[in-house]
Amino acid sequence: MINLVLFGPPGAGKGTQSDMIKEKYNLVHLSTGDLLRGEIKAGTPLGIKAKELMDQGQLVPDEVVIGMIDSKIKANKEGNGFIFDGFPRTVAQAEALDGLMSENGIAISGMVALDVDEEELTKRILKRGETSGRTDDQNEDLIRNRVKEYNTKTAPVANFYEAQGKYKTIGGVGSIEEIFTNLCAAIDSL
Ligand code: B4P
Repeated sequence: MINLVLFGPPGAGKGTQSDMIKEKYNLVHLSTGDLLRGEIKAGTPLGIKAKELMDQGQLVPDEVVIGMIDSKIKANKEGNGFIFDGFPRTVAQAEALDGLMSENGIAISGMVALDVDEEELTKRILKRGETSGRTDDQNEDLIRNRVKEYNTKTAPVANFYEAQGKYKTIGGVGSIEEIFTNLCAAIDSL
């Protein structure tokens, strides 16, 4: 079983690489961004509240995303493992994830981070915004706010896994295939 946390700032390529990783290792892909966009599309009360925050480039409250992940772990714990994409995004979420995993008799194998500089991130997200229809992808100030949220609230999550000896980082700039090869090598050595 492999339980991978794929880490990196907004636009680092987490979603792109997760799609390829889940196929190769036959993992359940859990993206909190996708789950939240599903709630928005369905017009649920949770989705309406989350949209307000996401449209300002802010994180949604920890208890909301932790609650969404909890039931997915329970439902899929007998499989080959999970790829967590965009979660955990705060140290409180990382602590909660460790708790949820151990309640189900499983554990995080490791975190692999994609390293990409801010100018490249902004460029990629603005480009995606031309076609994605995502309101949070279309404004440069808002994208910079997302990166700021990442630097203050999310970056410390790397230290959480490093302290457990479960952290690796790889370059996230280059071709998608090249990054995928390096990512697989990092996963295989977890
Ligand atoms: P996410 O959906 O996680 O949004 P993201 O960080 O922009 O996605 P990602 O990083 O996966 O994009 P990708 O690199 O694949 O979150 C959206 C919002 O939801 C957050 O701002 C927050 O408000 C909320 N949220 C989600 N999870 C939360 C949590 N746990 N706690 C609190 N709030 C939460 O793609 C970027 C672009 O780059 C794509 O267009 C792709 O084609 C391109 N690309 C990928 N690899 C490339 C490469 N090698 N070269 C060039 N371009 C590349």
